[in-house]
Amino acid sequence: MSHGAASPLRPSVWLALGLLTGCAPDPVHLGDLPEAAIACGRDDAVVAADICFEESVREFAVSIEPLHFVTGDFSGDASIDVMTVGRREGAIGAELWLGSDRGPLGPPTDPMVTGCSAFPVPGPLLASGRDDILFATCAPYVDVYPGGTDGFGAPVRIDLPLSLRSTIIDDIDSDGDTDLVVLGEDASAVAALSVVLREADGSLSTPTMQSLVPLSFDPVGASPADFDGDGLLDLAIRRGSVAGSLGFVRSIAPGVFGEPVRLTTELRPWSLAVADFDGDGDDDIVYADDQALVACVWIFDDVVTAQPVCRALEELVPQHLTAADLDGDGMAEVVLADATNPQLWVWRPDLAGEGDVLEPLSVPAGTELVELVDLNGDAAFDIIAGHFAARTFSIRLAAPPK
Ligand SMILES: [Ca+2]
Ligand SMILES: [Ca+2]
Ligand SMILES: [Ca+2]
Ligand SMILES: [Ca+2]
Repeated sequence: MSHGAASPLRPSVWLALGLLTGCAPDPVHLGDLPEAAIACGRDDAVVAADICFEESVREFAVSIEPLHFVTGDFSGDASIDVMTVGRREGAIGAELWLGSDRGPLGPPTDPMVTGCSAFPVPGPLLASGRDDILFATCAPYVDVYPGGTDGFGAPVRIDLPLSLRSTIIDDIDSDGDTDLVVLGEDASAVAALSVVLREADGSLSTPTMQSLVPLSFDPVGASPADFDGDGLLDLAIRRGSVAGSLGFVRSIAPGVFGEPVRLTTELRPWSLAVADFDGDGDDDIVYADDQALVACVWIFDDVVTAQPVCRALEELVPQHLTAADLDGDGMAEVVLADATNPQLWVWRPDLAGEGDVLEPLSVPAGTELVELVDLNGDAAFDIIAGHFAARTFSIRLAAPPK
């Protein structure tokens, strides 16, 4: 993904915004640092677990009561936009911060999207070349608002054969087209999966329905990953508020899942991410318990390893975590967020006996949600952190891997 390629288009975007709002967006949020890439060893770099970040953090005030944020290229200019989602006057509302080559840019606009849940899912479901935003409703359908250069279009409704718990937009059958997977429940409140595949002619297939029994816990969350390296996306499933409620289902054919498997753990998988931690090309699972204050990595091989690698987090209360290969060595690192502490923590799990690293990185306030995404197109994962109690979010750019 090259964001730099969009630079020649940006003046026209500014012009379009100026026509709509009567003035160009205020660029004050971009900071006054030099345009040169952040580099380790520079005076204005900070380091956590050998990853170098820009010293300055840009913080953005949110006018709604924020509960969530998502990132994606909703406007189609190849820069990553940020959407905060939360409560506005008793309903679910959002604010959209258009992206630039230095991250999100204020002032935000109201993208006029809403749903029953404050946790929409971004992704290119409607095959327009832009990211769309999918909101769950309180009925057995989802509303997908198409991304566009002039804001979101009218929602496209997709009927589903189940009540929704969690939705995924990803290429589940590895044919190059983005599909929809829904974890929900049937009329008997039994957990079930439904898959809607995008066909070669651009149409969406009739939703499938398959029960998730037999399973000894009741999952509400699903995360896509390829645990067995066959190119078909499998799912990590969990119920974060209940101890031991962690498992996975493998894809056994395009759009078809096998029987769910429970992973043996005493912990509650309050937060979870998937990434490749041992560099074998297959995705693995990291999860953290916000009460036991323990984080674990579960390595997938041809068969799942018998036990995860865990570490105590001491004073860190893991409200949320995410993972990506920050230093480009093929093995993912973890970033953990604490809602009560203005610090993130970068964790390099010790899988090879070389020593475990967990080092802090300051942020403006306690963090409820953290995401790693390349905001300025330099192939380095930058950090975006939601400080929902403080009604802000912040970004910190990272240096490209050496
Ligand atoms: Ca597909
Ligand atoms: Ca797979
Ligand atoms: Ca792996
Ligand atoms: Ca790495």
